[in-house]
Amino acid sequence: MGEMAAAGARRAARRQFETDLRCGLDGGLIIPWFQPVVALRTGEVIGTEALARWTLPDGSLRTTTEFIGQAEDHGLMPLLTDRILFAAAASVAASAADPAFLLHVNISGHELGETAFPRRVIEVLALAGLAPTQVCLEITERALVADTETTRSNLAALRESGVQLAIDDFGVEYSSFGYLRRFPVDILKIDRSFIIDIAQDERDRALVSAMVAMSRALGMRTVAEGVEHVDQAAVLTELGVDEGQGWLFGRPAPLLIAC
Ligand code: G
Ligand code: MN
Repeated sequence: MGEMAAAGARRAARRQFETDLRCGLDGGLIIPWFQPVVALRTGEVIGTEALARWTLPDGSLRTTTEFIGQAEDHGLMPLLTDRILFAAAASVAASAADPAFLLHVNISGHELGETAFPRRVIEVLALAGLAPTQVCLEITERALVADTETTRSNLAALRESGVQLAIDDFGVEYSSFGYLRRFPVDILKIDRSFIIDIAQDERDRALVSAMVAMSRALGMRTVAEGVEHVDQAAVLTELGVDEGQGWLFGRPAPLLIAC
């Protein structure tokens, strides 16, 4: 294919995807599902993570990983983030949730590099009627790579507004400590890979224990991801991990459980 034809095909693919995405969002086919976040010591539900889910006309669910990659390629993450953030925030605002109940929303690293990002987040939350202090934005380590002046000032502006920040899937990428040195965050979400064998594996226990010590020293809270069994939860509680999320406490579901 010639360069012009390729560019044309790309534009057409983007237009088609954008149409599908907008229709999905407007038609209620792309909505936030919610997974509870609990305090490990008490088992109390203290927050929820919004996970975008796309139901296709045949009833099957399109995985987030699949369509987020596509949305990023086509520069449509701002649209998706705005709409998911708005819908999720409006649900929490409409619930009888405690004022300390925290809504976690995943954002893309590219968005953090946009000058308008903090303003957009604050506007969307105002429209939804949810206080910024009830929101935590989750960013994967990989996504933070762009260490620009804009990224730094955006992170500062978001924190200033009361929005909390979390590093998602912590521990699997290569430069975790560098990020912690450069970017102040509130929460460390320990990747599921460290949790799977935690009840049997001494090394995993040592690593999680070290993450807890480091988080405490830096004034951060820890959340264990992918907790599926009671024995995992027991070990994590013993190691001092603050919060947990996973099938043991609740699978992602289209209904918000807020206490
Ligand atoms: O990248 P992030 O950690 O935000 O992704 C969370 C994903 O992990 C969701 O898509 C969710 O469905 C999945 N998930 C949540 N809890 C569990 C769990 O206990 N076990 C497994 N295998 N997957 C989980
Ligand atoms: Mn997440």
